[in-house]
Amino acid sequence: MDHNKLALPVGTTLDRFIMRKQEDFPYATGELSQLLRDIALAAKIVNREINRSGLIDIAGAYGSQNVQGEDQQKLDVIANIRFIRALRNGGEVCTIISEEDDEMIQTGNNQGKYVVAIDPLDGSSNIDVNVSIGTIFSIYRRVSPTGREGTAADCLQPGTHQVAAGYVIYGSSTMLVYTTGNGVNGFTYEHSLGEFFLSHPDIITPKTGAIYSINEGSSDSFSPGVAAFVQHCKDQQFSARYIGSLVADFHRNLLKGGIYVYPATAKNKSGKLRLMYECNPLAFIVEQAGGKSSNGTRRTMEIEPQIPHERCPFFIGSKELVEKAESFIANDKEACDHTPAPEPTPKKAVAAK
Ligand code: AHM
Ligand code: MG
Repeated sequence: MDHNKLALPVGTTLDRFIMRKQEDFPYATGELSQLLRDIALAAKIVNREINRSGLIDIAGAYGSQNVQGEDQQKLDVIANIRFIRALRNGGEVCTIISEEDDEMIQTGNNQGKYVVAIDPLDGSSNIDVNVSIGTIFSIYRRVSPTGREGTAADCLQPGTHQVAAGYVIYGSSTMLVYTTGNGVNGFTYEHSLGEFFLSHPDIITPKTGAIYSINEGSSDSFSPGVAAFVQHCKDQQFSARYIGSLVADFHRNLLKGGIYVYPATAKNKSGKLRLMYECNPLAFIVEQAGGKSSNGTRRTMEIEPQIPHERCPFFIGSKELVEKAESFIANDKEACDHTPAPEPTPKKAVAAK
């Protein structure tokens, strides 16, 4: 009997799960497995820091700003340091893109086969009010030869090239959810044992749902298509649920069914969320769970990234709801395309002015 092919039971430790999954691939070198374990270790450390943040003076603004000009919280900085240190020490990663760093980070591991894009602590405005926050990560195989530093081409690959992606939610319990392209599995952290245990095997997201998550404070600047979709959600008497922490909003909708939307707005003309370390990893997970992710007109994972901190509009969740949103946007576009051009002002009228 091939034990590796059997589904692993709830309660399997993350380490054991990763090891057993690796055995399904006879030529696997174990480097990706080690990299996933490095991320899990850093997540445990960050989890500890988050749990202590109300007790010691590490919550609150740090006084500096990150590349997008947003206030950095102390825990952002700490989480960034922890994850980068774990990835550097692990040795499998040559280059990192982090939300908190303007430039690509070279780890010095030029033999490393992998590139990581990471948001070390997302939802940072929620840190000091005890609301769920998260880490989001994406792993690519480098395309340039090993033996030298990773390049922009290694870092700027479309989401379809991801070899693994995941997130950690630091909430009422701490969970790590990840995919290597063969389904999605969720692990819950047991504090006293210091281990993640398989709690949500083979996550499948509902085909549809009755939750919509969008910051309606910006509704004045939604495009007509987005506004019509939001009205549709209301007409259907969907529940509005918006935490303002992407990981938490996404995780709830993944399990219960629903849609998360961050569209283009007057303030964020290309949307707010970043393609490489917020949208693509969650897109990979949602697709593996049977859901869908789009920028409104195009599959998120097919967007060719141009810059590390690129932003894009984001529609993610249950397949039917994302398709519904896309259809409202397409109708809006069609209406614009067919709107007759304004009549030219008669020359006489111009002359009369
Ligand atoms: P951050 O990376 O600075 O934490 O910003 C990303 C967060 C997401 O977690 C969340 O979904 C979104 O920003 C909320 O934005 P807004 O407050 O504009 O609704
Ligand atoms: Mg973020």
